[in-house]
This record gives sequence, C-alpha cells and structure tokens, in this order.
Amino acid sequence: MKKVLIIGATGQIGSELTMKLRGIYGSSNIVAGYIPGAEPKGELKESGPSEIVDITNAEQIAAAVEKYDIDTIYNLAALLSAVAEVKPQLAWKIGVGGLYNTLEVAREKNCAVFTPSSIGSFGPDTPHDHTPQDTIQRPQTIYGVTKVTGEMLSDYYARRFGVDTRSVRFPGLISYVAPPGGGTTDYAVDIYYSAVKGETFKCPIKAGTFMDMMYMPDALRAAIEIMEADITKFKHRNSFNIASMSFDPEIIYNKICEYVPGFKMEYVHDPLRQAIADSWPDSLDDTCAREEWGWKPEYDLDAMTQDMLKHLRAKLL
Ligand code: AKB
Repeated sequence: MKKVLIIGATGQIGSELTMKLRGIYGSSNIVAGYIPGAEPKGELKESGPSEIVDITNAEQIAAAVEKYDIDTIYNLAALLSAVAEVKPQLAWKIGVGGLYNTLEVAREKNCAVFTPSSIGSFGPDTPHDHTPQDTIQRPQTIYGVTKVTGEMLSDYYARRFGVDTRSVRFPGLISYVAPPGGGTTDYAVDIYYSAVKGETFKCPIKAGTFMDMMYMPDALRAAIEIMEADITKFKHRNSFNIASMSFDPEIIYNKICEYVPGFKMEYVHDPLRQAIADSWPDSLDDTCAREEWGWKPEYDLDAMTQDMLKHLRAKLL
C-alpha cells in the first residue's frame, strides 16, 4: 500500500486528489500537506492526517516523510501562469526551489515524485497544432520557465540518482469543487459559474483562441495512473503530453447555451492573459502517453458541461 504526501493538498488539484487517493489507498496513508492560511477544512480535514508542509522548507518536507514513512510525494505547489507574472521571484522559489527541496528529500528517503508540468511549458516557437511530445520548449512566461526547468531537473534526478520521477503536462483544468485562481485557462471554469448564477460572463480571452482543457476527473486519473504505470514501458518520463479537448471561448459558450438558453457572454480584453494564451499550443498530441501507459480521457466538452452544470446548480442554487 502506498504512503503518500501531497504538498499543496488544499489547492485546486490537491483538494480533490487527496480525497481520491484516500479512497484508493486508505485515509491514514494519505497525508495532506498545507501551508498556514490554507488549512484543510471539512471532509479534507476530518478524513485523514494533515501536516504543515511548506515546499520552500526542505526540513518540513523531510519531517513529514519521516513521520509517516512516505514512499510517494505529489508535488502540487505552484503559482499559476498569470499570478506568476506578477510575482516571478516567488514563482521560481516555489516552482524550482520547492521542486529541488522535494527531489533532495526523495533522493535521501527513496520516494517516488509526481510533479505536474503544463501546456505552459511551451511557447510561441512551438508548433501550435497537434503539438508533439518532443518539440521546442521556449516559453516566455516565468511559469513556463519553471515548468521546463522542473521537467529537466526531474529527468536529471531519475537518470543521475535513480529517483522515480514522473509527470504529465496538464491542460487547463475544469472543476466545480475548488476554484483555480491566477491561471490563464481559468475563464473556462468561471464561465460555468456565471451561467449557473444567471450572470453575463465577461470573457478575458478572445474568440478564436484555442487551448487544451480537461475535466478534473480525467486529470486526477492521469495523476494516479501514471504513478501506477509499468515504468519498463516508458520511453519518456518528464513530462507526458495529455489531452482530452480543445476549444475557444465561442465553442464553450455555445455548448453551455444548449443547456442554459439565454446565457450571455461579452469580451473584456485582458492583455496579460491574452498574450500568455496566444503563446500556448492550440492542441497537444498525446500519442506517447496513450502508447506508453495507456492514457485515455473519458470526458468530452458535452459530457463535462452537463456534469459541471449539474454539480454547480446543486452547489450554488
Ligand atoms: C494556467 O492557466 O496557468 C494553468 C495551466 C494551463 O497550467 N491552468
């Protein structure tokens, strides 16, 4: 049975992944690491152990790994792309300094490490359509720079020290549970909240701007399946392209209108987010993930929209 430490357990991915892993491996085996000010609440708090683990503090990571006899670390601490541009030094400290701390603890204590990369690891020179697994990665955001550095550092620790590092490049993640906050793809979550609340959605991303997106249940499955996969079949490690859907604001808006007639959207220019979105791929080619560890998404835009609206209506109305 795995013993897992999740760093960033109260964030957008962490809050759902922690509960999912507790369901699979047993609640007492999954430790929710959080920073002061972002304490676990409700079911997340009640259902299993939690510890203060600030990724910028290597001693705290080592102490939690020691205390709970951890063998696997999910490193989910990060500043998302738009907020990272406002605080680039902090983005580096968490994204690269924090990963270095995690990898050093993993090397000393023999832990496997999952660290998400992102579509943000690509840049304007990358082929935008069906972006290949192995291609140009020259991002122009600090978020992307930390992600490419993280991919390379994780590969280095695997090659040089035998640390079992694994990763996927997440698209924009859409969920009704915890809001994202500070990302470029956040609009694709916010639009559902506006639709359910009966508000006009102010879209910060221009019509015609395509980005990869994924429903959270698929993303959680990817993070779990890659850590369970047979490593002898891997030709890559850090990090695999994964994909399930690609759309622009018009496509998601029109899909929501099928279920929320009369829903209104208007465009409000956001130069920072638009520039980031323009530099990212339109759609990733995830053939390697499919071939090397059997990745397969379950949700398309229609299935995700129906599920999001159902859950948000229950949550908000
Ligand atoms: C962001 O928009 O910054 C993230 C991402 C795609 O990595 N959702």
